[in-house]
Amino acid sequence: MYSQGLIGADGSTEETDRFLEAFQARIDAEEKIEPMDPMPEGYRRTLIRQIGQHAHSEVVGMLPEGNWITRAPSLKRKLALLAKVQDEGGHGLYLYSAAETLGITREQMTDELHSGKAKYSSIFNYPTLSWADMGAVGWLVDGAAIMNQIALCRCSYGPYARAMVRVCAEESFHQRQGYEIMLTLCRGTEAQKKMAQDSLNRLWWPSLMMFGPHDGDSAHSEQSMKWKIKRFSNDALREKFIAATVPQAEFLGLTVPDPDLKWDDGLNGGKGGYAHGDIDWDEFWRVVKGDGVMNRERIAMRKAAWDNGAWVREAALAHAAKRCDTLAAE
Ligand code: FAQ
Repeated sequence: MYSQGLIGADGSTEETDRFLEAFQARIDAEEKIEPMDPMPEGYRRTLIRQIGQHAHSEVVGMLPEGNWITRAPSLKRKLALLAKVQDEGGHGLYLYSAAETLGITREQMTDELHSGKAKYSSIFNYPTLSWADMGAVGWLVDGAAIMNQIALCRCSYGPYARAMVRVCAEESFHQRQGYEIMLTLCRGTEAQKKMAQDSLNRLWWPSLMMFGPHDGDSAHSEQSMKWKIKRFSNDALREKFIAATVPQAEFLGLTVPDPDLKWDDGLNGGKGGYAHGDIDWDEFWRVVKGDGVMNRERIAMRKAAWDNGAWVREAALAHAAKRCDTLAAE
């Protein structure tokens, strides 16, 4: 069924070149590529890698907030947080399903996560230390996720683009509930405002890292943009996020922890937007390669959840098999 995916993997026959040109023409004409369409092997692999890692990020991303559900300060906060964490699990499911249309199974993707072969977003390897982190995660982490995912709604691969439309609607609610927690804390006592500032101090830089390495160091961006999987470069999305978020921090009365952050109106030959300090790329790569504060714990938790859920999967499959037998007998 997926043999069409092998076209283009074996060098440059004339036929292959013609196929690649025709495929690129479809992309350039903004046609959506669907699961049964012929596609270059590299396109299929890139999508499996990105969608799989995106799905893992949603699912691992449930852990830092799931951790706070029992400690939410009120019933209303608990309900909203519970709903948000469930939404993230749902996003993981849409995304695993989208990746499965490309010929990989959920089990294979899960193995890759557990073995460390597949990555997930660096942000989830930072701890959530206070209730204010629930505000900052919604505001900054969901905010950064939306900035990236709005563009993915126009991804050339149909199933991924369509999944993103619903995900973005839900992420917007998450971003607002996070910002509203921050607003409440910032209008509260001195201690609450301090807690909000501390959270911003810890999560600002890791949120900027979510967009990936600088464009010059991004191994996949050029080809992914040519294939319209990515519509904007990592740096372009990061700049948009900073421009949208700094005024929100100002409204809260919080200080963005970057002494080099300066508005540049572009009138004196500058590029316009916010000039900002350097990201600590050593820290980024350390965390991406598995040596962040929470990497080991996050993967251990995911493995335990997978192992403890084995009986549910077995029961569901047994039920499905029995149902098929019954239908076949009727
Ligand atoms: N963390 O060449 P590039 C969320 C890796 S969803 C870890 O630039 P690419 C919802 C990259 O994979 C957040 N690894 O790669 C939520 C590649 O490694 P590889 C997730 C990173 O793919 C909110 C290598 O570095 N969103 O938060 C990171 O063109 C709240 C070279 O990088 C998505 O996944 C990183 N930050 O661009 C849930 C969106 N950055 O694969 C719960 C979809 C880069 O060669 C609570 N993904 N790497 O081994 C994308 O848009 C892209 O994959 C990028 C990276 C932009 C993340």
